[in-house]
Amino acid sequence: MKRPAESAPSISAAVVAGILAAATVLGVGQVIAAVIDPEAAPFFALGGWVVDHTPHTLKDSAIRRFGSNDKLALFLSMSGVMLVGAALIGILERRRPLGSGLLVGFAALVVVAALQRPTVTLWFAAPTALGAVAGVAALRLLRRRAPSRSVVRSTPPERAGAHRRAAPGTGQAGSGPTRRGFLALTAGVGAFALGTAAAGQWIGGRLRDVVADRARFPLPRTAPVAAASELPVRGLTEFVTPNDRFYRVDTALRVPTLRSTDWRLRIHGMVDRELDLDFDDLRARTAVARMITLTCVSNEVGGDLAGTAIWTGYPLADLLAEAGVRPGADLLLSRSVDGFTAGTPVSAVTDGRDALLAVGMNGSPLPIEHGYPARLVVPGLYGYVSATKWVVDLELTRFDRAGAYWTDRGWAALAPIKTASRIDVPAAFATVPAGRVVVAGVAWAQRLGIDRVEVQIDENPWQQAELGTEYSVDTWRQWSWWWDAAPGTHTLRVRAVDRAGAVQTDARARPFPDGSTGWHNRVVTVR
Ligand SMILES: Nc1nc2c(c(=O)[nH]1)N[C@H]1C(S)=C(S)[C@@H](COP(=O)(O)O)O[C@H]1N2
Ligand SMILES: [Mo]
Repeated sequence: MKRPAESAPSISAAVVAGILAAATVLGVGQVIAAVIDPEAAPFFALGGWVVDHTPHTLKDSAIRRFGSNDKLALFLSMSGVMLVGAALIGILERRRPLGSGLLVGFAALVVVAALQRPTVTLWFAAPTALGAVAGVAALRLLRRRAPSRSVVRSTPPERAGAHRRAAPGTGQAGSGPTRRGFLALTAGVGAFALGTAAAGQWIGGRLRDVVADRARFPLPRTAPVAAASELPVRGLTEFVTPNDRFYRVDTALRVPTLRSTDWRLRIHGMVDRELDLDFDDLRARTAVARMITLTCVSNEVGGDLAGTAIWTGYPLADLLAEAGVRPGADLLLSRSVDGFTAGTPVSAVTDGRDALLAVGMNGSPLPIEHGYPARLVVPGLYGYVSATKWVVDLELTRFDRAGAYWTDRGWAALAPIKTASRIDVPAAFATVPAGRVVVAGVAWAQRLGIDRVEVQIDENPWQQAELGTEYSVDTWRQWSWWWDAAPGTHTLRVRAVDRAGAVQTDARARPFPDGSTGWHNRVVTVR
């Protein structure tokens, strides 16, 4: 008689086995990554690689479509692909160890991907490699104990007649796999996978408790910044953006966790003296607080990838002067702890504007997702060429020698922020009562300042809006305008004029490669 173990497991049991094997890879990988680097966990190693290799057009559309939730979308699609792959592994393992082979193959790809990420060591291979060993063991074990179709259905009444005592559903009498035994094993392997994943999270958190570190972080004292005044319009963007509502854009699937006690900043390259600073060194220097509007190049016309905050930090120009920038160095290449790089013209840092090594945002230490413990903020330049979060390295070099993360992917090397204006109220496709209707929004023309903002209803002449007080040329400006609205459907348009007299262009351009342009409009129904 054939031994039951030689018959193939049912498809559903095989799928369960495959998924649990994959979960084991992730769980064991997580626990090992906790002591190496959380970025080395299989899921994040692969996700990071996907982010780095997603075509810029897709990155751009992901940001457009999901806002700062692009990571959630990636997370969900990766999970979906993994589930399918895991099921396939289970099914292929039914008769021959093909599933194990596929699992090892996948793991090898993830290891290769992990080792391609910036700033990695060979250790990055360990979590996925050891996870795969555990995963194959789990797969084999589950495969051996999985009930086959024939086992599950093998108690037809006629045959069971002779064995009336045998409990139904326990399969054949004797030593073959049983459903109950398989269920118990599934629960065990599932608990093991979850347990290792949770342990990994916990150990990782204990080893680099950045939350506690941030809670203890002393913000440097500075002269206070002037208060901002607000135009009193309901629904208008606040002048200062609260930290929890500040837009977030970065390539980090997992927010880097860098304790201030582990942080160092190296300033090197074309300098007279290399600097290697820690927070004690910084604290001996003078800090300032500045109101600055940060803007993302991926912002669409009318979009909300811009925000204004009071940044506390150390003037970058002072640090560069201390290091002594050699003649010929025109590029400040900043690097984050997770390998992101941005290339900023040296001239933009040394021309007197408030370029900062920022450590505080709106009176608190930088939120972890906004770069704790230190980031760059350079007024007038889009974030991807200036605003490196979790910054650990500044290299003085030349544009003809070095590229940066997004410029290597085709985005412009020089990226001053383009003049923009936006209508916040009335909301898109709102219905408003006829009569006096307030129209309001924000506009920005960094470095030059906003001279005026104009509003147009349908094809009527442009009207001049009232402006909020100008905080500085590096911050946005609120505007509002009273509209005597007549019934019907109307198109509202806005445009800004900068201090040099240049009217914001109406030529529509997408964000790629150096920022969107065009007038924002809104269609409103008046009753
Ligand atoms: N380390 C790191 N820093 C980064 C990025 C990144 O992907 N990684 N993205 C940049 C971009 S494109 C922008 S617009 C700003 C956004 O800063 P915020 O998330 O604090 O708003 O961060 C910049 N700094
Ligand atoms: Mo950006």
